Formats: sequence, C-alpha cells, structure tokens
Amino acid sequence: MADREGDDASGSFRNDVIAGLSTRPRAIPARWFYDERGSELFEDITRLPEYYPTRVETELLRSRAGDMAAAAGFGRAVVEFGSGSSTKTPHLLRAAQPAAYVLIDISGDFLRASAAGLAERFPDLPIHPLEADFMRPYRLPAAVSDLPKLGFFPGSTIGNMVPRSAVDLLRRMRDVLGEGAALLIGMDRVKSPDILVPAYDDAAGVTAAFNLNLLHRINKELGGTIPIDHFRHRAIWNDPMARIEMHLEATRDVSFDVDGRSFEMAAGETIHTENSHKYGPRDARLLLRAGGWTPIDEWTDEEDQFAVLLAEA
Ligand code: AVJ
Repeated sequence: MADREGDDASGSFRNDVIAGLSTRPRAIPARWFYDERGSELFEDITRLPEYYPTRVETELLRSRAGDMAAAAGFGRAVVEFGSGSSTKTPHLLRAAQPAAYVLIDISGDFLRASAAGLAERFPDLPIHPLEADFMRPYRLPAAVSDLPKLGFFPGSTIGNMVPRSAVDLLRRMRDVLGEGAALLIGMDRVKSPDILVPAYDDAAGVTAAFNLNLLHRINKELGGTIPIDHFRHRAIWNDPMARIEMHLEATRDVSFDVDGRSFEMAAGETIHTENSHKYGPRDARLLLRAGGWTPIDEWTDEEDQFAVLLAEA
C-alpha cells in the first residue's frame, strides 16, 4: 500500500513488482531481495568491513547474552522471528536455557536448514520450525502454549518497516507471545552519514550487487527485459525520516517489459527498494511503547552503534 511505502504485508512477487513499477514514486518491497542469490549476497554484506550492524550485534550477544537472559528470565520458550542466525542465536540459546525454541520464517528452505543446524548444536532442545509470514496472522505451536515466551528479533529487521508497520508488527508479536512475554530486539542507532552511507554503499560493490540482483530476479522470474546495465545502486541518508534508503536509478531513459506490461523510466528516475530506519535511544523506547511493550533494559557497544533492547508485554 502506498501509505506504507511498499513494506506492508503484500501479495505475490509479480503483483508487488507490477504495482511497484506502476506507482510514483516507484517502490518494490525489500522482502523480494532474498532469493537464493540475494540471500548469499546478504551473507556477504554481513562480512563487509563497512557493514558494522551484524558484527556489533553479534559481539553484543556473545558478550552480554548472560545478562540479557538473566534480565528476561531463564527457561522460557524462545520465539525467533526470521530464519535464525547461526552466529547470533546460539549465544542466546546457551544463555537463556530455554524450554523450547520456535523459529518463524516465510522461507521453508531456510527454516529447515536453520532448524537442522541448531538441532545438532542443541540436541536436548525441543525445536519447532514454523513456516509463516510473521506480518500476517498465525498461531504458535500448541507444544509451547503454556510456556512463558521470550521473543527474539535481532538484525535490526524492524528497521525495514516504516514506523506504522513496525508498530503493527510489535503489537502482533505481543498478541502472539501472550501475557508476561518478554522481547529482545536489535535496533540500529542513528549515527553519522559518514558511517551509515558506506555501510550501504561499500567499496567492493557487494551491496550494489545485492540491490541490482532484484532486477535480475525480475528478468528471470517475470520474463522481464530490464536493461540492468543502465541502472545503478544508490544509498542515501534521509535525515528527516532517519533512514537509509536504497534505490535503483536509471542512468539513461529506459523502456522495458515485465510480465507483458511496458514501463518507461527517465534518466535519473529511481525505484525505491529498501528503507533501513535508525533509532536513537529515546526513539527506540518510544517505538516499543507505541507497539505495546514496556522497555526494561538495553545493551549497546562502547560507541553506541547498535542496541539490543529488552521489553516486557
Ligand atoms: C537485514 C534489513 C537489517 O537494513 O541493514 C543490508 C538489509 N540492506 N544492506 C539492513 C541490508 C543492505 C539489512 N537488514
């Protein structure tokens, strides 16, 4: 929906692309980055020298998961939103001594791979993969219904959503996790554009390839004729909105077809492909409160680059 700037729970790839190319400004939801190649490229991004979020958050979990688990309460059912990170999740699971672990992801393949990897490392932990779009209604497995929950939403994924969608998601999480739940959530901090922009426009061009891969995916899956050589990656800091925006900019006038429809773009026109909202300390707490959660603790690195917040329902 236009007022959600493309990040609302939406339709199929085809519908989102056609609708996104037809509206002004043109925008395609960031969720469509993650085909197999896109997921590989994202993994590469997390290892870039300029891309600090993964490194800083992983180090926070490695060094502070004990404090986080103690503050949240041991022995809960941990419910992770997203496919589960093989580097972050084990730190939390070791510290939290969970009664069970539920991971929710839209991609069944990722879900099964993550669940299998974790089952090997935590043989005594009951693991419940749940294939679902957590932006839409769903129910937790009955096996965890009587356990107190600890939601886990790392990676600053919440930053992909505009605030009103983020608030909707937080409220849904609160409803799903139930009475007495806790939530551990990663949010990237507002900081200098001198650090933010290179994190989304790296010297090696990996983020550019990640962004442009969306056009390859459109050409491959939707019979597109987009002249990809005539597009370039742009990452800009939108200060009033406190977000990094990624765009694909036409470098000359272009015309192309997608799924039998014709589109024209003038040189300099862009397709908006991602928002990555950043939150200052008060912004982060306000977002949680707007989403129905009470912030109770938080952990940041020395330079306050990234925060992990704990909230209770
Ligand atoms: C996975 C949404 C947290 O916004 O930093 C990284 C995705 N895009 N580089 C982010 C992303 C370009 C990432 N999130």
